[in-house]
Amino acid sequence: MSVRIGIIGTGVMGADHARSLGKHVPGAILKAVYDADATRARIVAEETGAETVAASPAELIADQTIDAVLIAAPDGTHQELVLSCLAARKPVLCEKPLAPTPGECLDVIAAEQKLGKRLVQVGYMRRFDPSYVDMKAARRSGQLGQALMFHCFHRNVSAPAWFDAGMAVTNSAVHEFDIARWLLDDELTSVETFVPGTSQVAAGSPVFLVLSTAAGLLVTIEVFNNAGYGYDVRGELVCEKGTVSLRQPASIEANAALARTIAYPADWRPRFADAYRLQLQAWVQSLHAGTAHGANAWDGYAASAVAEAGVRSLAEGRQIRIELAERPALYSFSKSPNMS
Ligand code: ISE
Repeated sequence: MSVRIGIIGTGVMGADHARSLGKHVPGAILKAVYDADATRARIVAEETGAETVAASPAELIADQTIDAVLIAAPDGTHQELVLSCLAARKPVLCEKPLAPTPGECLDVIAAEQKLGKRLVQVGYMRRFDPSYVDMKAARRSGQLGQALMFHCFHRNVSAPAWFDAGMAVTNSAVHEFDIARWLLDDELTSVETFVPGTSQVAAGSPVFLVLSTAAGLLVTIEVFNNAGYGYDVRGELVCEKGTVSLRQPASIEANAALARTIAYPADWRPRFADAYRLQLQAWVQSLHAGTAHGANAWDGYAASAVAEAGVRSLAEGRQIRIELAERPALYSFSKSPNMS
């Protein structure tokens, strides 16, 4: 029996997930889609063979023929939609962030705790990226000694028109917050932001962040949303006895005009294609098995709490301590590779 999925939001990521479900994910069928732009929803439904274009998110969530929901609608709608899925007791994979503020994430945690069961997965897909998975395995092998620092670079070609200055932190660096917590098995406890060359942060300006973890490790992140040259995500883990770096997936390199070149993708979809596919496959497998996988609501909350502190640091120009609520037992640390 296939799991019947409904997708809310058929913009860039929702449409990508819809295509991927049909092509790469055995055991699932795309049953319905919804988008505030009905024409866009219809085009995706026609392309992917989804049977229904729902008239509203509420209709899609309530539909008895839909077993699980994938949310790829705008960030500000996530919390309400996830709460509706929980009220209907339907498993949900929600694109990052779980919600823009940590307070909203705590409401999701409270609702899930009432059910006593994890139904929410947050789409922090880098946890499924083979290069990060190998980096974590290298750290856990112990052969490099203790981890000391994790350096990250996150560059986009250009910031979208709807970006504001804080989104370098809340929309982009939030990926590094999640992956650093996951990679290091540790919580982030403080953040300080720096903006080179000016004290005025504009949308797309480079932002440099220095964070520390509960165990005293350092995490540095450069985010540059207007880097121009290509989509470029790098990471290096520095340990006592050596380092591990991410490698860009590339199927070819070209030789011409006295140069050897590897092309950069224009955005994150090609760079993280494997991660998105593996995340969807793992989600569908977990739906069949009735277990939970990937980033949970606590992880979503923690990343949003770090992001909120990062935005405060940008505004106040100083280091901000990150105070988390108490972690409920439902979200206890586990040692399996893609869970926190
Ligand atoms: C975007 O929303 C993403 O999630 C991408 O992975 C990230 O690179 C980009 O900066 C974000 O705007």
